[in-house]
Formats: sequence, C-alpha cells, structure tokens
Amino acid sequence: MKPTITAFAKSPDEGRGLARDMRVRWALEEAGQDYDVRLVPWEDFGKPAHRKLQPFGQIPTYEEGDLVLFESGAIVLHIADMHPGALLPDDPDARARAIMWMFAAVGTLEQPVVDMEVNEYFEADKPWGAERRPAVEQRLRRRLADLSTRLGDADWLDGDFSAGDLMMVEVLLRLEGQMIDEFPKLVAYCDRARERPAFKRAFAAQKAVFEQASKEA
Ligand code: GTB
Repeated sequence: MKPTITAFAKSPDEGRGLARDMRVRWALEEAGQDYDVRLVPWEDFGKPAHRKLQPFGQIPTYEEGDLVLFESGAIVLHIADMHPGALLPDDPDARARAIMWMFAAVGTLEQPVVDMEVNEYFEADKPWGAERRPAVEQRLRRRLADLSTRLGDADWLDGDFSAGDLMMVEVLLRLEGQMIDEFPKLVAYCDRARERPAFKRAFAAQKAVFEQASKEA
C-alpha cells in the first residue's frame, strides 16, 4: 500500500532538506517505495485534524491504511521492517546494532544539536543566552569527537549502510558549514551518504516543494 507522509507546505529551511520529512523520504527512496506527500501549512499544525495524526503538532507523519505513525525514527524503522534488506541487515545482531545507531542519532546526537539551535535562534536575545553558549557547544563538540573516533576510517557506522547511518547523517547535516567542519571524517561520511541516489531523489523532491511554493507566493 502506498503511504502518505506529511511535510511543510513551505519549509523554513528554504529547500535545504533540514526538516525531518527528509529522513522519511530518504528511507522510502532507499526502500524503492513510492509515496504521496500531504503538505501542511503552518496554520494547520495546531488544528485537531493534524493533532490527531501527530499529538505534538509536528511533521512528519506517516499513514499507510489504518496505520498512523509519528516520530521520524519510528517511521524509518517501520519502513525498514516493511522492506527487508533495504535498510537493516538480516543478521539479528547486526540488525540490533543498526537500530542502536538509530537511537544514538536521535537520543545522543540530535539532542545537543537541537540544543545549539535553540540557543542560537531562541536564546540569543536573553541575557543568559551567551553565557550558556560555551557549555552547549562543548557538549556537542564532545559528542561529535566521540562519533568521529568510533567511525574512524570506515565508510559506515557498522558494516554496510543502514538506517542507523541514515538517521545519523540526517542529524549531522543540520551542522553543515558549522562545528562539523572540525571533524573531516564526519564531513566525508555525510558527503558519502549524499552521493547515494536515494538521498539525491529525496532531496530533489523536498526542494521541488519549496520551489513550487515560492513560485506560487
Ligand atoms: N521528534 C520528532 C520527529 O523526529 O519526528 C520531531 C519532529 C519535528 O521537530 N518536526 C518539526 C516541526 O514540525 C519540523 S522538522 N516543527 C513545528 C512545530 O514543532 O511546531 C524541524 C526543523 C524545522 C525547521 C528547520 N529549518 O528551518 O531549518 C529544520 C528542522
């Protein structure tokens, strides 16, 4: 069954692929699964119809028949489960480790990345915003250093490319041109992922949405 996902009708990232529908699109492309997209305008995020799908009033969501999912990580995991061999290895131990990296991406890396964005965009005008900044940066830098050490010279985090890499790269791409530049192995890791045809298709699709919305504005 062809799933439907939700995305920003006009993404604030202006087509840079930073919103979390991108990781779902990418997973669907890796799986070779066709999908529909329902674009949600800002004013609809808080409305009951959208909240029924996503209790926190966010994108992305995923609908497939009677199944409704939110949380990008859970959606990517479901897509991986529906398409054996595409995003998770068959070997049970390797599969468990790939899922572990998905959790590491959203639980251990994404949290300090978002904290830095919050500090930059929402705390800059607060008297304590600048004071908090060094600690926020230090926490993120430590996580990136540890990740870079673990990745080492490998192409991917654990053997072949997996949903763990997809989620990790999606988190790291939010740091493009910023602190990640201090970690050349992580930059190369992201560049490798961006070369994947599935990534390119997903990126082009989300960009086209923004370009169309800009034309219509
Ligand atoms: N944990 C949830 C998940 O992984 O699905 C988080 C979902 C989430 O944060 N969604 C954001 C959202 O809907 C969009 S992606 N925000 C609206 C709201 O909370 O009211 C986050 C995002 C937004 C914008 C940019 N940008 O402009 O660069 C980047 C990322």
